[in-house]
Amino acid sequence: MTHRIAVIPGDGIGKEVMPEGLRALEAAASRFGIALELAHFDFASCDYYAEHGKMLPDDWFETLKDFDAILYGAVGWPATVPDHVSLWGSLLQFRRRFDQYINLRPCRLLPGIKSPLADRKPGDIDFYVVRENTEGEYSSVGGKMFEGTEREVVIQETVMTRHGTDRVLKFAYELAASRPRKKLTSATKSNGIAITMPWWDERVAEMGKRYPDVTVDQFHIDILTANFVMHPDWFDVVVASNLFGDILSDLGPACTGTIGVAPSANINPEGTFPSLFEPVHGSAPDIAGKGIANPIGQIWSGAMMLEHLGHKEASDAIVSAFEAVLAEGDRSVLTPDVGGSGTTESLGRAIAARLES
Ligand code: GGG
Repeated sequence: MTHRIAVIPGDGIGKEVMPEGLRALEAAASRFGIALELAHFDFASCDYYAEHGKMLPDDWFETLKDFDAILYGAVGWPATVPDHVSLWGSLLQFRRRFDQYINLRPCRLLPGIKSPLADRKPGDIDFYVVRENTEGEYSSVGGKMFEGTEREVVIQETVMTRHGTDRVLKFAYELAASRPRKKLTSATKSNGIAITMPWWDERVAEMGKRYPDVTVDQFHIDILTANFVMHPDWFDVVVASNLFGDILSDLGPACTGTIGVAPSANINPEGTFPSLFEPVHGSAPDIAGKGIANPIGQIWSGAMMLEHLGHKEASDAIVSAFEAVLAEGDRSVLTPDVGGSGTTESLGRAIAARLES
């Protein structure tokens, strides 16, 4: 069986880490006899916008809907396209139209990487953020009145539905139930945001009746962020709304030393539409073009894609390969964010070589 993969590098360092993501993917595919057919697309990028005045072609949905998965890089080039235009014109369209309602973001302290938190070692930080991915604070419902005048009014609503909330909570409970610690943490702000968030808490309690083995903690987001930094070892599976999940899944990897290694999966669990795999990091205009971005977030996202496609062994081999290269700690190979003087390509090549050996 051949898996058809749509490859979309996007913007900035997305274009630099994608070749290394593909190098590792192809090395794993060849080692495990997996047939991949890659189709490359230049849309969902600000370069495409510069040429066409939009982020996506009109037929993007038809073009992508029958792929088995999408491997994406990063979006955003604020010097030419405002960030909300590029994000809403691309990634957020994919998540919503392909009903990728789970955003799964592992957060793990990897060997050889120094956490900025004192005395943390691999194993101490190992949790998942499960982010609601199609509604909530990202619903884009609202508008402006009297724009540009003294009477200007701006309104934006958070939309939470029982259908949308229960399905992400179910996924999070099931993930927690499958892990040894069986622990779920829910992030809200129920004292201040007094309608949607207490309601989310009620849905957590209701869903919990189906999972008596799972221990549940509920935290306000403010103290939760403090505890991510002070006690990252407390967490196993953390479930949150779209915005809170986005923030937590940058903070978590930052506690593991670099956001450059963090992967994510935007999943349509029913398989009706392709799921999308992308590093958590964005296009990083500050380092784009320098060839020094860490490719592990992209490579690990490719590993998550292989697991999603049913190739757990190949996925594990990719993770073992980058863990081995990091543990070896050759500074000439590693990128600067993890203490090296190497490049995106030197780190990518070292990981692919491990997979080939
Ligand atoms: N590779 C992920 C990416 O480009 N992220 C840019 C970003 O700002 N994403 C916001 C989001 O994930 O909602």
